[in-house]
Amino acid sequence: MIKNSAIEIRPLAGALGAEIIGADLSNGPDDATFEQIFTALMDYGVLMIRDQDLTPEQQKAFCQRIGDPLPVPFVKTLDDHPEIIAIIKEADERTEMVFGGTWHADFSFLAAPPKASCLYARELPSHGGDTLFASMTKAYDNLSHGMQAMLQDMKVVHSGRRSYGPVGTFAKSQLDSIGVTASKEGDAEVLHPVVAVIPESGKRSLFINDIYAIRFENMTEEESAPLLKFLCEQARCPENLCRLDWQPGSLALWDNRTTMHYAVNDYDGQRREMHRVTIAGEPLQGIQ
Ligand SMILES: O=C(O)CCC(=O)C(=O)O
Ligand SMILES: [Fe+2]
Repeated sequence: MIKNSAIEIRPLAGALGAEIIGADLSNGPDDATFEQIFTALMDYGVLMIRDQDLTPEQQKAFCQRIGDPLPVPFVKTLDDHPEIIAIIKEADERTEMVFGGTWHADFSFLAAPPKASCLYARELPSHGGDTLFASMTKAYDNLSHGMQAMLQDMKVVHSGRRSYGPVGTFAKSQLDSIGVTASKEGDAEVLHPVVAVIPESGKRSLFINDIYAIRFENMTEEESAPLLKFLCEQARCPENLCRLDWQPGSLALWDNRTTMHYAVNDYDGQRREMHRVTIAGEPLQGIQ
């Protein structure tokens, strides 16, 4: 029998990521176990919790311990569960892109970006279909003091328009098995601090990503592009990454404010289905 009182935390890489062994989330972990998991989430940025057997209700109940599940915009949800999206690639789909196949933090274009996301494996290819993560706190720490000082008062515009706007990727090529509706609401813009301070840990995180961070405040896209590119590229250097390999029963939980991630599209011919619960967050604060 799986005991919650003795979970094991195994770091996965130098920059971020840990595996959690021996947790049973099906009845809701006890408070001490939940505290251990939440502390590990803040410390490691992303957790791969192994060997779970969860209904959608149980996945949501676990997520509710962290925060309210968010009914996400643009993406179709499960009929009975408006807080769960099914991320599916069918065996006969040959798409150039998959959902999540560009470096991003989930829905970072919302005024209150999600605090965390929880992705549960329902059906997996025999191999491939891993998910990559980058640490945005380490990405900030690795910058020079001069660059950190320059960024600390800057703000960045995030928008879903390259994906969900009327001329975004999803307007041009639907991922049929997921159900994404692009619309003019996708063009909305919000401002976030470039360097966010995480309330639970005090850590500083570079809050940009390749797809939703569009430009710096009071600057054009053209002016912003070289610096955004530099920052994103250095954030996803190999030393700053971890790679999650999925096994039956695996459930990933990530801090969406301190990481970005990328779904690897290398399993054509095999079906993959994941269930995601997105956990609501607060507007981000910068360095005061
Ligand atoms: O399918 C994956 O591995 C990740 C997809 C994604 O970006 C997400 O679930 O937020
Ligand atoms: Fe994602």
